[in-house]
Amino acid sequence: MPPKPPVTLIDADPSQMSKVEQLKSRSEGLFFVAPPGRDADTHAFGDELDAMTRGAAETIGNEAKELSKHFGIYKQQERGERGRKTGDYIFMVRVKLPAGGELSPEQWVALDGAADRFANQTLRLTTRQGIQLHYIPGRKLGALIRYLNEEVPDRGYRLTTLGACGDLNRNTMCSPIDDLDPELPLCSRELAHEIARELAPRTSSYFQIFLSDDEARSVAPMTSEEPIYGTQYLPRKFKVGIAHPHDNSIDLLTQDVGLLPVLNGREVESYDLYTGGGLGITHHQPQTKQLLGIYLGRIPRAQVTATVRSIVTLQKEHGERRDRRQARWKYTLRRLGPDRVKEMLRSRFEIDLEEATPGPIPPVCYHLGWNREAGDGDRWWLGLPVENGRMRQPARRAVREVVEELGLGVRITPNQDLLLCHVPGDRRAWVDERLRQDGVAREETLSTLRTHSFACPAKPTCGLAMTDAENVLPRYLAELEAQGLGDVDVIIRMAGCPNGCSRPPTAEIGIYGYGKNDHVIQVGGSREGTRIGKVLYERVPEEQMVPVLAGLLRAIRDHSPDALPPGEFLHRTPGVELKRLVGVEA
Ligand code: SRM
Ligand code: SF4
Repeated sequence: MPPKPPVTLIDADPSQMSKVEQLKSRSEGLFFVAPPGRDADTHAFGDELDAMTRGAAETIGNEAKELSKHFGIYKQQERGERGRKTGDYIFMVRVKLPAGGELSPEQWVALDGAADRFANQTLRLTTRQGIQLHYIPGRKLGALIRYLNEEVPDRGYRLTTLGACGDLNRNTMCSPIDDLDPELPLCSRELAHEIARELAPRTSSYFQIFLSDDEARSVAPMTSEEPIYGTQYLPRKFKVGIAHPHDNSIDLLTQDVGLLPVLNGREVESYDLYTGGGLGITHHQPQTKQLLGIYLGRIPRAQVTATVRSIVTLQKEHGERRDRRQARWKYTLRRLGPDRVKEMLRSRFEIDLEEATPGPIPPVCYHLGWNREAGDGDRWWLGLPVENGRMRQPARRAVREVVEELGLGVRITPNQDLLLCHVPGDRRAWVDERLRQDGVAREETLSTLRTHSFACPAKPTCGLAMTDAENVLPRYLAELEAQGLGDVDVIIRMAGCPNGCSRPPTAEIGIYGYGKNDHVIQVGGSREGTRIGKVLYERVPEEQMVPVLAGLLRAIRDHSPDALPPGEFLHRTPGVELKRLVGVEA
């Protein structure tokens, strides 16, 4: 069947679009929950929040749920035996950290406190350098949002959850060592902040709903205007990331817009522009695709924010709005054609997009251990490996004490790890000792395999999870280590479904859930994130996972020629031959 013509803002009205589109358009800037076709049921979003806070309602309705994502809030239900949603209604709240996952000491301490006061005593560092709080009961939700916005001191930018999820620009990523690299300190973080500010939602609904006082006085002037997004926001989420010429931990080519600084001597005057990456697919829907960004050309630094805004505008106007599975920019770009997009950027938006040969893409770096910072002072950053990004006690306590004692800023890496920044050289020994007292994991205490592996949250909180990920990966790794395979230097990323939140398709070994008990194994991504792996096994049952992984690791260790990165070996070896080496047909 030929593909259906797209339904876009240009040629259709909301009644022809998906229910989510209609909800957004009828919400008047996310103030109202107005179910399509049921005008009499229209009510303020705030009424649902109030009812839940009073205990009059167990949770919010499914229509309010769609809007609440734009406030960084996810309605969830705990999933029990075999993944059934049987537990209590809970919420996940995602904090938006605009650029390079950076937090002031006060912000880190406040979030640490929030984990105990409102959530399940954990902080979950994310693959987009954000932080999630899990297991928040409905009655505490409003208080948590107020706490984050109001009680944490403002250091240039406020802690907020607004825009951390929903159909708008998500966390703008940036290499966490961008300005710290002694060989090449840059200032792309400032650019990331600029992009994040430019694309932040403007509606005051969040402030009116969550932050107004008892007399309904609000901290923000009332507006439902969205000059960039318009009444319906984007058709889907939008992601921007800036790499560093030495570090592609942000996985440049998986972003809707990926930017790589181009050096002129030590100055950055322009950026290489990649666009249209995205990893989520749906099983058995071949029209959904894992796609890498396409190189469009080179843009001057002064026009980076304008370029991102222009691409957002094109996606707003031309993006599909009936079928959310076809609504990401990666599909819009390919439907319009890169040449037409280039032409529109140049002629309509007056972007000086230059044809160029792109600079080399650096490897995905891991940021671990002690490293000297750029600059004259004796300052250091320490990278701590955090298993699957889950910070829990007693590590949380030790990190908090170190951060408070030395007034340290922290950063979250795209590999879900944590950097303690600006440590004075003469306090390093004290930091080591304090972390040791609470048994905080360090790079040197973990196997290479473990420091390079991570997983998404999946069950029991993620409503889309098919299988476990964060819950089972540590056990798989322990079994592989017990078989003497801990030294194999390979990147493994696991996800509980094909949405790919932990970016398995670009990993050397990527795993994602299929059905209730099976897993797809995709292998052969490159260290630079420039290749989507090939599917080696379509369905590996849970009980075969360790044998398959062990077989792959042994094949890499025993059969890969020296100096060939594992992803390269897995890519070059034909699937039949690889399966023979693994010894599992599946
Ligand atoms: Fe994601 C949805 C977790 C990064 C692709 N993602 C979800 C939700 C919110 C589930 C839901 O919609 O109900 C997950 C929350 C579960 C929970 O209980 O916490 C979730 N995604 C995560 C995080 C926490 C994974 C992690 O291990 O850290 C990451 C949060 C990032 C942040 O701070 O903003 C996270 N998600 C990603 C990435 C990687 C990235 O952005 O670099 C991807 C792949 C890149 C991409 O967007 O293509 C990703 N998440 C998705 C998708 C598939 C989107 C698609 O185009 O098909 C969904 C489902 C959806 O949007 O419908 C999704
Ligand atoms: Fe949930 Fe799937 Fe994302 Fe994992 S990859 S967090 S299971 S949506």
